[in-house]
Amino acid sequence: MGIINVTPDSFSDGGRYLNPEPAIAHGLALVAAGADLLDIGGESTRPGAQPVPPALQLQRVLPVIVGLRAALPHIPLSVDTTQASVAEAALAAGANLINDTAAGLDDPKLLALAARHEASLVLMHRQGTPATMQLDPHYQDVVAEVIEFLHSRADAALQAGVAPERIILDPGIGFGKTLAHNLALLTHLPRLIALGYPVLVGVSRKRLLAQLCGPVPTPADLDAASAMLATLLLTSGVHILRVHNIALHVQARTLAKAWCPEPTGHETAVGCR
Ligand code: HH2
Repeated sequence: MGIINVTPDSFSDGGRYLNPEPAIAHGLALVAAGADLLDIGGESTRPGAQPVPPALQLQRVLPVIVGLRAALPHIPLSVDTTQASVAEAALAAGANLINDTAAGLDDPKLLALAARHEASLVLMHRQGTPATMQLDPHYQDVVAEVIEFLHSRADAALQAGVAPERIILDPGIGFGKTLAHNLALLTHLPRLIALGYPVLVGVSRKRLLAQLCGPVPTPADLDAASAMLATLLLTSGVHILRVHNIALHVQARTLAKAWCPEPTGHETAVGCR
């Protein structure tokens, strides 16, 4: 999943793709480099970020979704939003998937909307809100709590009418988590995968990489570390990686496939456990 941040303030590329023209060109380049799907967002979720009103999110993402849908009729497009009104307009403009970092808890209408439109739905775990989530993340047992939360949100989506094959779960790396929490979740991913839904993970350019590998001049200097970790995640059975640098991650996927060629049973699976 290639990332298109149509924002002025995303942590790694804020401002680069704020206008439709560079954002659409970036989407085309990501697909040319091998992206299977694109995630378009108009609201940064970096620690400390404030909510962006739905009208402004739409002003940012809609022209990009319309342009990419016209240019790439066969590539699934995802909208990164917690707001049903944004998701609804994005789906009408050609998006296929809702990436909800609040797992349906910010806007109670979102799950029913996904069901009505037969959209795929990413349900992500997050503790707190982006404004405060990194101040004091706290868990008794982070792995058990995140799995229990995602299990219950998947049940809520099913009850709202979302088909099971349209649900994707995400542990929300960096969303209200310390380095120790993130590492525990990443090393125990098979327990989340065992719930039976495809699992999406986003580690690309995130702070845990700099915490592990040492400081770098810019977030893009973490692309190699992102791809190396991606190889490990794919061999653990992760199905979708949300990434900035597609070319390096295509190499990571090739290595993971060669290392671990057995499919896991999901259509999107590329790794083994
Ligand atoms: N991470 C970010 C944003 N959206 N969605 C899912 N499902 N999983 C993630 O891990 C995830 C996400 C943060 O990355 P980025 O979009 O590059 O930054 P920003 O939120 O500052 O725009």
